[in-house]
Amino acid sequence: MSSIFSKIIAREIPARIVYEDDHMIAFLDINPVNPGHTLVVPKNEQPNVLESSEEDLVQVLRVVRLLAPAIVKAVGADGFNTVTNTGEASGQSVPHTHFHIIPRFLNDGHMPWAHASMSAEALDAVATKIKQAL
Ligand code: DGP
Repeated sequence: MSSIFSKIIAREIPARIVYEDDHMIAFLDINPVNPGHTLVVPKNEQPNVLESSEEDLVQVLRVVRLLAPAIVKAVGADGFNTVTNTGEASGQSVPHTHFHIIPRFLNDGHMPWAHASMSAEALDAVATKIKQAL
């Protein structure tokens, strides 16, 4: 076990832990997008969601559902984003599966990605490629 999050789990470095059970831990992100930004982390260290077990991912979403309303209530948010980054291109910086719960406030300026329009033919082609790749 070597990730920074495993060090938090092992209490080798401090964190503001808001939830913990036998399999999961959740603590405040050290660089929050908004106050209350929390990371939900399986204790079983795997580099990303594709490597974590289905059971660990079920547990992650159980904890997300448990914590998100409490976070929203605690900081008076209007909503929240749940995000997991996978790979360098996505912005993943810690190679240990984690889901962000990011409280959102109306007009907080953190707009999501810009969406583009795509032709029906191009959408069809991508859908076909994905189905072929399964
Ligand atoms: P990601 O970019 O999806 O891999 O998110 C990693 C997050 O982890 C990032 O928002 C900052 C946070 N983080 C990194 N190191 C630490 C740490 O030592 N403690 C805490 N609480 N959060 C950390």
